Amino acid sequence: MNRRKSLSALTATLTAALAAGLFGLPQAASAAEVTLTYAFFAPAKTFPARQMTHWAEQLAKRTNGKVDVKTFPGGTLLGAKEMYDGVTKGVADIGLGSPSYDPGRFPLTSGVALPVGFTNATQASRTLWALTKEFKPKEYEGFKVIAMFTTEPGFIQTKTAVRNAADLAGMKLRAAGTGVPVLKALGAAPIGMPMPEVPQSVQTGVINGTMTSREVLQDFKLAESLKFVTDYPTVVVAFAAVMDQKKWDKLPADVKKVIEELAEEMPGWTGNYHDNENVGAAMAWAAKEHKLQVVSLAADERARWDGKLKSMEDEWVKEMSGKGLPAAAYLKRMRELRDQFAKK
Ligand code: DTR
Repeated sequence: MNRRKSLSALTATLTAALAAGLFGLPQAASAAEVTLTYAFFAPAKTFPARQMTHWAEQLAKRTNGKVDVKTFPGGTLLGAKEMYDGVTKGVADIGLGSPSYDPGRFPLTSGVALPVGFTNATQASRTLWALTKEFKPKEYEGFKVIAMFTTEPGFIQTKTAVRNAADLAGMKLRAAGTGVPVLKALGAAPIGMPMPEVPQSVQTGVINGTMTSREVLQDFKLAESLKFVTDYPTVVVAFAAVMDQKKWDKLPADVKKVIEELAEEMPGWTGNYHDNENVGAAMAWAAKEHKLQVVSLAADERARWDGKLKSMEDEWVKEMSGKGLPAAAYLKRMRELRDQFAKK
């Protein structure tokens, strides 16, 4: 072969490879073997939705484009209340909902929202995931749980400052379902409602504030009307992304393997983003743009609040044991995992 010929052959090969690469890319994306729809009830910029996007990207990447995940944030496919039933009915292949919104349906998971003193979302998320793997709660029967995580412990965020029990007495405050007993014990008048309904309810005066993680001040623009955060960490809110079990069973083995690998990473990934970027940035923004004030509780007041929440664990164990659930063992293990994951 003369030199000229071999060069042109090489050029032809390169050109062909380049063309295949260029035109192959979009083809590869649309030629994915598996397409999954993934629904979430709150807007795309919120931290659970960021988890969804990250998960979708990672799944596509780690399967070399074999799986294409179409995400539907903002309740465009399923809202908070119909999330889990919607997955069973096949409206979405994957649904990210909050078991904390429906403690009656997810009784064992409601245990992570007891005031056990989680200090951040990473610790609570890891604990929740480990507990779920160990106890395999019946409440997820029919589902494959593909990701779990929590918020940081919630804080009381209000229109008027809450410095003591008298300020809180009878105040209409919103929480996720699992937060309702906490607010009740502290003397407020709690209302359970999904997060996306909060901004309007604050606007119309249905509620005077909310108890939840603090990034909502920015991500739902709540700092425009909620100017005070009481510096008293309460309880976390749990999230679980699920697939219908029958749909899961039909997935190719290599795809299942990547999804299971991602399930191990999601508590840490999401917790880290929420704890170390999301909440801090929101607090700084709210202070700068809306003069948010953080209200401290006096030490004796804090001790009284702790005292009011003390009996919640025992009451929960009693109630859940009555339903035949291994609540005492769950709580005991939760404390152990909490301490284990407290070490960074
Ligand atoms: N804190 C939970 C849930 C929550 C916190 N941040 C977000 C963002 C998007 C959806 C839900 C949440 C709550 O109180 O509802």
